Amino acid sequence: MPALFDPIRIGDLDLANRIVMAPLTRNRAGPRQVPSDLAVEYYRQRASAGLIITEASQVSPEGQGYIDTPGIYTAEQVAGWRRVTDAVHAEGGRIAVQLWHVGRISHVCLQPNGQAPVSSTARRAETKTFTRDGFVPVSSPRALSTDEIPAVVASYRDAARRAMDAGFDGVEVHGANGYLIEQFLRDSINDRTDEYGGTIGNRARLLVEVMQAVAGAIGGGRTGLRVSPVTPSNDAGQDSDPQALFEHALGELAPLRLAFVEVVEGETAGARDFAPFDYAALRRRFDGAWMVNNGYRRPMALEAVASGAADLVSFGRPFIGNPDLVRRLRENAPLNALDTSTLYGGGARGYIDYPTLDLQATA
Ligand code: 8OZ
Repeated sequence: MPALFDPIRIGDLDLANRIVMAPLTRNRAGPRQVPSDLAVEYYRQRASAGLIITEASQVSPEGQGYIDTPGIYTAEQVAGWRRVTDAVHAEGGRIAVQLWHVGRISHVCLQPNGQAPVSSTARRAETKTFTRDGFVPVSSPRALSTDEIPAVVASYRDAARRAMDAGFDGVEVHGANGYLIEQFLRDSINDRTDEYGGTIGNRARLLVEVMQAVAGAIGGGRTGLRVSPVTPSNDAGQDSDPQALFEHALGELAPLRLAFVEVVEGETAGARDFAPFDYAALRRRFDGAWMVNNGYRRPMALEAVASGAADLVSFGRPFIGNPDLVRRLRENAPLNALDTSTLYGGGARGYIDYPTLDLQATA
């Protein structure tokens, strides 16, 4: 059977191992949402991952919902990301950018011209976001009209093209955690009466159109998708039939021959058994590489790949505190403790100063 440390080809990408750095929001982008010099070093340090998936990066100004998250919609942002991808490639690593639109999880102070955030619905989410003024309730959204949706789809396609200009090996569409795509998918949020609301087929339409546009622009073999079928994140509630919804959605995507699906099992960054869901049944709807996430530690990750339950495992928080996580997993070395006070925002501290085993040996 394959091992966690074995190489794997997923779509068009050859990866050195099956350990993936999961997307992690760090809120350290510079002016005009350009990745900073610190980001170049942060990702370079973690290049031994089989694949890095970057922090969520908004595909348009409207797609931003938190302070200082990077974008991938201007030439200046592309130039910033190019420095990141060059650094990772110089270390022999592979890196994909996560394409993000927050939908209603935003605040007017983060939106162009102070306008209302857009969503499938005009109903406000009962949650907070982080702005210059600290944590504030998210703003009331405006429901997108049917004829506005093609431009949203096009913003993902354009971002995918820019990702190739920036030197990324691929992209992952953020279809998880209660953001725009899930605001369409789940009937706990979507209250539309047009062809993007109501039936499962209608609610999955935005996701399918986005994936068609992205894969059409850069190739399915460089395209992945993150889903989180039952997470309650960002006031997403629970769909009335998540199993049917997500099985339908992945079935619709089959012709695109996507490189991978990353599935967050349970509550994102929380309980793995949060709500019942048959992930093995979902996997049967997908032919590409299956990446699992959420609270995996060494024994579970080894077992998931050795048993064939997954092709790859993505690690979030362990990669923040351990730039050399791959080596530590291989050698069964202890992991550094995570400083949760420096997760979001700030500078170098808690970002590029976690020691490797080599540094610790000489300290
Ligand atoms: C933590 C803080 C802000 C955003 C997600 C992009 O949950 C995020 C996120 C996580 O997917």
